[in-house]
Amino acid sequence: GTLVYDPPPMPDSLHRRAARVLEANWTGTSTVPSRSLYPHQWSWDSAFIAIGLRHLSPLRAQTELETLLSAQWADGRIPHIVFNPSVPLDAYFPSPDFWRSSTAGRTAGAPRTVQTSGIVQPPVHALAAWLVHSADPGLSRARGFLAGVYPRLAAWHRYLLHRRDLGGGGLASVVHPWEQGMDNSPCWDAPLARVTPAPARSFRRADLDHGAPEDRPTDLDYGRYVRLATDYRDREYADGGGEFAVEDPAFNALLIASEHALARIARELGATGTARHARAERLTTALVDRLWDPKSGMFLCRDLRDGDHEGALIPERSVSGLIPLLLPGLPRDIVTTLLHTTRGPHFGLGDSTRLTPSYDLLGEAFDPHRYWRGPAWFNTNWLLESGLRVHGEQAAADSLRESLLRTAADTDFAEYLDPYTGEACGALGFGWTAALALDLLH
Ligand code: 9WN
Repeated sequence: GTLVYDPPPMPDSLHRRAARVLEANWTGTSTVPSRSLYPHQWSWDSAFIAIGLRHLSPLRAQTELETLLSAQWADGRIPHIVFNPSVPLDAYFPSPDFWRSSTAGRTAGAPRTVQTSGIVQPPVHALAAWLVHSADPGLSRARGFLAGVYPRLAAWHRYLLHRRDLGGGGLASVVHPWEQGMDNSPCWDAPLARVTPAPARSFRRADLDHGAPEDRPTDLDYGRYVRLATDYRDREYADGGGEFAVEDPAFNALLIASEHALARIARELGATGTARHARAERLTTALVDRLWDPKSGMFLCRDLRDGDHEGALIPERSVSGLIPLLLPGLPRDIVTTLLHTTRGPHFGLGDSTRLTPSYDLLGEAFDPHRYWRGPAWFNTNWLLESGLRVHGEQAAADSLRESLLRTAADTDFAEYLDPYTGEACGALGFGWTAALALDLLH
């Protein structure tokens, strides 16, 4: 027979496997979270993906963010989805014909050439832009990367801090669970209960073509998501009058971290950045004043549509309320308490769980498989890992890093996993899981 060189199989490195996922999800101008479940560009996914991609190709990482920012609306909002026109309409719901950005979004300044959604996602972008720049400052300067993205990022933050300060206390609000990014978190159960669901027959869920129904949000959840999004669209995406308005700790902590990053970008571009750092500090004070709950030992969400005009704190413990750990300027006693809560029975880090769950292990609504009602996610754990480092908890950060890398490898870069058993849930080959694993390898 023919002589074939048949080398023994080499154990594939995690680095190479992660790089392959990002390669497979790359469309030429951006990266999809998942070819099956999420075949378009998502806003906060792209930011996390760029953070990992910078280690493989700083140019691709810059392009990822530039593509997203080129779909920004004139009012400053960065849409949560930028649609790929070559993907069939029925591949993902809600599709462009639902959002109708180019018509319903005209007043708010939606772009003419691309179709987008009309809601936003957490502002991780300035942070990502700064990290991407730092990976290859020479290339970044040669391409004028920061000079190009800075005005857009500044307009984005301006939109959030002005149009979205619905509570009047200085924080940004989200007007849809999809905006905060943890779609079916038990935090939204009470505010969503007030929303009349759209009839189930008025839409078709494409997510169930790919995802297990018991791991995804329910039809009732979807009815309410659709109602809120339809109402927002029908108001032509004008901010202020919606039925759902929540101040969320992770969303605002990311805004603060990004405002600090924007200050660094301003300095790199020759300005001082001082005003931005000061603003970030004021926002940190507002975050503590409005969302810190000493009784629970963590940050909670504020439901602006509950009770008087100030709203009320939602008594549910979500991983969102731990993410402010990311902020270096947090008061020391709050840091100490947050660390305690993260390791305690509600989240079990370093004890009963492999990775921090998305929701309270002792909460009534806890479900280890259902999406944001218990499973562990890589982006939130990556944020906690850097929070631990910021506050000098090197040993805890090292062991969280180890678990993140191990679970990324064992689950084939799953979207989320059972926090106790490590069983993979949702899509495999998920974009930010691969990207953030790559980041932790550097
Ligand atoms: C709705 C893309 C996105 C993530 C979100 C996650 C999920 C979408 C969905 O997927 O949301 O935006 O269809 O369920 O909850 O955080 O950005 O990965």
